[in-house]
Amino acid sequence: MTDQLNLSKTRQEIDALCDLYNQSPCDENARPIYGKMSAIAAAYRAGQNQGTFVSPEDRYQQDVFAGVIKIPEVDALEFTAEKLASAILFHGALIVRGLFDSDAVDFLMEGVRYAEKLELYDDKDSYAQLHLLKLYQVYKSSGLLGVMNEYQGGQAVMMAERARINRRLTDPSLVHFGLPWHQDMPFFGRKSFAVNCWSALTDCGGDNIGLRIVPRRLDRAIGWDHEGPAALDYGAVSREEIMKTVQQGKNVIPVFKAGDAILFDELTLHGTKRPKYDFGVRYTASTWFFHWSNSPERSIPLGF
Ligand SMILES: O=C(O)CCC(=O)C(=O)O
Ligand SMILES: [Fe+2]
Repeated sequence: MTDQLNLSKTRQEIDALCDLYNQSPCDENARPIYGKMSAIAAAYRAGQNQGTFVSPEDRYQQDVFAGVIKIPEVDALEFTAEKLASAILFHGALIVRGLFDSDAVDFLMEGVRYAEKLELYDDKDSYAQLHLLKLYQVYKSSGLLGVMNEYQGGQAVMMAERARINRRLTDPSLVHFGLPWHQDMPFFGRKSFAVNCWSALTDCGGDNIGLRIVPRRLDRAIGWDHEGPAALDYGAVSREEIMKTVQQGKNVIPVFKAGDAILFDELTLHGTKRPKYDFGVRYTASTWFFHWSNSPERSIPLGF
């Protein structure tokens, strides 16, 4: 048995190091924090504080939103794991209004502007990892991390590769805009009750670029009968079958204010909505959370 990690001390150290990182957000100050977050995830995998995974499906059987036809919504103050479970398991998603307050949105956008000035983003306008530590802090202070732990029924982890801030610009020259209809399960390789917290950092939906989503519980990955994880090219699944489900499911395009979030799992069908007019810019944050025992192979789980 390896030495036990002092989990509460490590969590305190992470928060102290985040204060330092906020004063000087450079790689040198970020690296030790990632090291500690990885160590927390590794400690659980090594058997420390283990508990078996009991799926949300087995723990939450009541639909507190029975009768709601589209996507259930709550205000941030009413956001609980029980509501999240009802909404995801029976309706495909939950909208949380005002999950992040304006200070939190400014805190994230400040980092975005800084990165833009230094041209740090990559060619796909995805700020992968660059803002992960800012996201962690906003997720913690908003109460999201506590809800994630409770929904998962044990310690949750963030998948480092899928914790990011995205910028999307409309571009009339693009035939394919944004991401087509998809479920994320094929990329993770199996059903894992992962939750994506997708949040708007600028107003979106309506006339601006949006997120379209089928408000329905799906219990399998449509058109995906392969073994193991899919490449992230969004092309491997049967478009025909997906379109059939989209049409049956009466998809919706919610309107979001900056700070609103939508949470859904890897079986929910969703994609980017091209706006009616080809103008606009949309900033969003999105992060996938897993129970520590369910994070995909070959991914980097970060504990907290
Ligand atoms: O932001 C979008 O338009 C799509 C995002 C998405 O597919 C995801 O976060 O899993
Ligand atoms: Fe997705």
